[in-house]
Amino acid sequence: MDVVAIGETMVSLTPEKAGLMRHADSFIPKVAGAETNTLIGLSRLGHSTGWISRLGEDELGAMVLKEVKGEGVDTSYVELDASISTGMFFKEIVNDSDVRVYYYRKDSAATKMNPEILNREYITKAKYLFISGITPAISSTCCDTIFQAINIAKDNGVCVVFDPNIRRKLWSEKEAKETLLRLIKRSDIILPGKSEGAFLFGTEDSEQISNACMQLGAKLTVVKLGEEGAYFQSLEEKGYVPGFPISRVVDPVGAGDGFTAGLLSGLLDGLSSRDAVERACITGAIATTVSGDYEGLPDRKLLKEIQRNDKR
Ligand code: CKP
Ligand code: MG
Repeated sequence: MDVVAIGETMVSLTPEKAGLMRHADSFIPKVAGAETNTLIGLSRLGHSTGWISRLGEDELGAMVLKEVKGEGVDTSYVELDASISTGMFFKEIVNDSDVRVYYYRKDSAATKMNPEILNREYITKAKYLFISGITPAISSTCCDTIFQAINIAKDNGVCVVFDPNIRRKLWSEKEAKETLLRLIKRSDIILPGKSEGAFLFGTEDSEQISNACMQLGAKLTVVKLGEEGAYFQSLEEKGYVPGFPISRVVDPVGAGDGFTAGLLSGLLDGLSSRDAVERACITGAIATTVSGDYEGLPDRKLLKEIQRNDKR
């Protein structure tokens, strides 16, 4: 397996028309979760991916499983639980620049994950283990599972990739800060956004955020700067990569996961850090041009076409 990830995926419901959700009369269901968004992006680019998780044995769980499997992600280590529900959330698009998320995921099937779900071999045979800061926030047993998975990965030379993905609705600031910093110290590649850098290190300066991550032991840090692109720092090189221009953002949720997919795809293809970040800027931007968190992610053919017309 090229990339294995652990985390919760839910069904999201978005009102068909923009505006306050109280006026909605129809909702569009989609499948969404940071880890599967990333794995699907990778899978579309031809990489082999595996997802570790739990779902309710219910209709929403069936929908998630059908979709994720259909995108080519291995789901051998997704447990089904007939006694608990699959998580869900609403995505309210008030207008282009105001998108709000409301979770209904407390005590969902995924929150009951514990380290027993981890198959050592499944993780040690992967090239990358992808973790987001959402999973440790959903329950203490999920948090234990993440640290245990990282221990297995690190003991066996599997590269640990970490996106802090701070979700303030899921835990207190104190708990989030402590745990996310511990996770950064255990990871090889760190992918913070500017506001996450500000939360964790008290600065919005990309170079300072990156330096802080490198001092904590990272081998590569990429600070995501939205439409401005990204700043990256590896042990060998550093620099800015300009953002990939798009005409209109339809749905910004999922941009970070699309970015991770492009970055890991580039690294798996043996590209330099800079070139991999360039690919990440494309996949992150393209994810926002379509409604849904991963639907816009490109396959190889589309990526090549986009790169051919890339005027950066
Ligand atoms: O940071 P991003 O906008 O790329 O992440 C979006 C995902 O997992 C979304 O699909 C949602 O299900 C979630 O983050 C979450 O739990 O918030
Ligand atoms: Mg994110």
